[in-house]
Amino acid sequence: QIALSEPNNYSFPENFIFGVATASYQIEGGWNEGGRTESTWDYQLHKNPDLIVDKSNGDVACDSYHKWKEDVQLIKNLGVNFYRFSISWSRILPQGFKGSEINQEGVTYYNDLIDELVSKGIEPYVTIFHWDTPQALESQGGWLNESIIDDYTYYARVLFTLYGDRVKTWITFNEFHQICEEGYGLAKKAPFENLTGVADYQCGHQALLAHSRAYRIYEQEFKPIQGGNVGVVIDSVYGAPKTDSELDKNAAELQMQFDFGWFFNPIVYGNYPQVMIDRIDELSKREGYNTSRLPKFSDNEIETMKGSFDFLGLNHYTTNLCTLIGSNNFPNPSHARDCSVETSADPSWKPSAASWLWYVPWGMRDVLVWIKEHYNNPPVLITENGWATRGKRLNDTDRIEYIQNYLSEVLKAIYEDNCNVLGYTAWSLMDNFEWTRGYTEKFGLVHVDFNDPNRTRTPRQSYSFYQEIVRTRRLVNK
Ligand code: PNW
Repeated sequence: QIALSEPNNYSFPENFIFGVATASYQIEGGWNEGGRTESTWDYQLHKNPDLIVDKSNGDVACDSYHKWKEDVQLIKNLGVNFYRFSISWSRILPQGFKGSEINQEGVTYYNDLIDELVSKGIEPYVTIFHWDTPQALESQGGWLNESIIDDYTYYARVLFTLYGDRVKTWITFNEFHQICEEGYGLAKKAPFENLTGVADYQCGHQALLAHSRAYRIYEQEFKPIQGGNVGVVIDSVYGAPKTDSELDKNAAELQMQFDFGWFFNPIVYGNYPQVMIDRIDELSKREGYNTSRLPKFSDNEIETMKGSFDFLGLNHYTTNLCTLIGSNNFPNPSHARDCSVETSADPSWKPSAASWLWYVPWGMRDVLVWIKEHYNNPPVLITENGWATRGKRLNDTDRIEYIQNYLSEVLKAIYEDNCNVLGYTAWSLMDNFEWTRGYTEKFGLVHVDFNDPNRTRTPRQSYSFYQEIVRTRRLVNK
């Protein structure tokens, strides 16, 4: 018996679309097959298995490199409109860099997948980069080296050329925040660097420039012929004030600007949020740097960046409460100190199997409204949303309740707040390699048996539940 938090009789708008998502390193395996070379994730985990709680890696993962037809059948049976997956850069360009040779076996793998999707009436939504930088580029500094901008735009152009006749929805990057803050600031994602307050901002700068140039290449050279759209995915933990006080409201706003505005402000308005520029300038001076730790965009770059999106892809899972605390509570320098907000979870919130993920359905509506108000109601596609469980648990009523009530908040945002929401994507189609949590945390509508060489897939109850929502286009109170 799954109850709606409040009665909600809206049905999804006629053009609202539904999908499911995955990412290459998390599902494919086949790490050294078909001419693929190591990505930063392969390299790091082969070198040091201790980085992952269960010492696992993505060498085999869900074996989608071989089982992609079965995956497409599961997506077909689910009845969704689109499948959001990512392409492994080092499968297409084993040497990574600009001008390097295209690997035909890699090209064929995605051609087959895309053709199978299209033949079954499922639209391919392609994420160009979901964290698996070719190690050949990472070894030269990865996102800290500005030459990666040219490497990335070459790679993006190769994909537009190869697949753009069938792929009409492109996503340049998945979650700058995770790539840069976790990857180069806090050593929680590959390449596991910890230079927060410096390297995170440099990474963000190259990645934003790479995004905007790829957007313009598509707009100028491909869109007139292929007619597709290019968006970008940004993740947001919604920052809510801890209490009603003005101070806490300021803290929540600051948190949103430092985590979400850091990336979306440049893409909409051309530059970093003014509050970030000012605070980082000021702190850098106090810390004795002779220039700001936050890099600056040139006038040309600002023009290229401004408005470089056709839709915002929003990954939203959870909410944090925000309150201001003194900058001396944080390491010097650090992104956290630049923001100086303490975040926490309300003790009453239901925790998931993931330490960072609490059940807070109203945060979905609030984050959509916050985005509407700050960026002039842009088109938003929810590109990820999901719940973490442990073990096989086919009877995943907590995941069902999560999806039901988060979607209920999406409907309120659409009908009561006039937010421009295009569609919803469940993370994930199936259990997969959950980064440093290995195979211990499950996000799948479909269970995958990682002890079985065949990687047998078994749909959970949430799979049938989501199937029913997609079919009826409304929430059902079971
Ligand atoms: C996403 N947060 O990242 C990634 O895009 C997926 O690859 C990943 O499997 C999924 O989340 C589940 O972890 C995020 O703290 C991780 O809110 C954490 C947050 C946001 C996004």
